[in-house]
Amino acid sequence: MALFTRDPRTLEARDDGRPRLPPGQRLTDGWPVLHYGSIPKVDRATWTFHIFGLVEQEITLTWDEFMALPQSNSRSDIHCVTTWSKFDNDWEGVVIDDLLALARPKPEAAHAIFHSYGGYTTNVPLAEMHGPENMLVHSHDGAPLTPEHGGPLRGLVPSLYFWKSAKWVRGIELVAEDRAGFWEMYGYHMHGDPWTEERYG
Ligand SMILES: Nc1nc2c(c(=O)[nH]1)N[C@H]1C(S)=C(S)[C@@H](COP(=O)(O)O)O[C@H]1N2
Ligand SMILES: [Mo]
Repeated sequence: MALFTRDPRTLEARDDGRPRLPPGQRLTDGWPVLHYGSIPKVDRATWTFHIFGLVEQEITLTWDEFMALPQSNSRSDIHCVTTWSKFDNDWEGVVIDDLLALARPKPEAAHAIFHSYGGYTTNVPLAEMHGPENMLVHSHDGAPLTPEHGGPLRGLVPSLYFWKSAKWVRGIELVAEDRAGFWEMYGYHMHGDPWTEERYG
């Protein structure tokens, strides 16, 4: 893959003054494929998505029901803990806040666990899933997500390292106490902020 360490984009700053390229990262224009194990077979005809745990209303959606929800677009950067970053990704899908509005988290809900087909899990503080950039996405740069990149649907939490963006997502569980997901159990950080290099716990 092509690495452009002197690309002028790497010198840009964000609105909050932090550098656009987090410390220890290098910019790539490719899109590496990274996951543990094999790509699960996910059939849209039998696909379901669940929101469960500490919610007033458990939600189960079929693929058609999910696609009938209001769709949104966002643009954000990817930062992988293995040090590659990819800028300006255009995503389409459903904003997580819009789904949470249907499920209505209970007051004691503080963390989300993303569950994927194939068994992968990852944990994200509920407070950091608010905002229109946090989504469940089915398209990238105008094309449906390929299976290798998490199609038909993946999570997207761009303020955290990319392992927090679960591929082949099948549900979100809301819990009161933080619980390690797959990589977190193997020593990755429970939080995963790229700007403070929360790589390993
Ligand atoms: N289901 C699942 N999601 C996953 C992973 C995985 O192993 N399984 N790996 C994570 C990691 S470590 C990274 S860096 C990104 C990679 O996404 P990409 O292959 O689309 O670049 O997916 C994340 N989501
Ligand atoms: Mo990763």
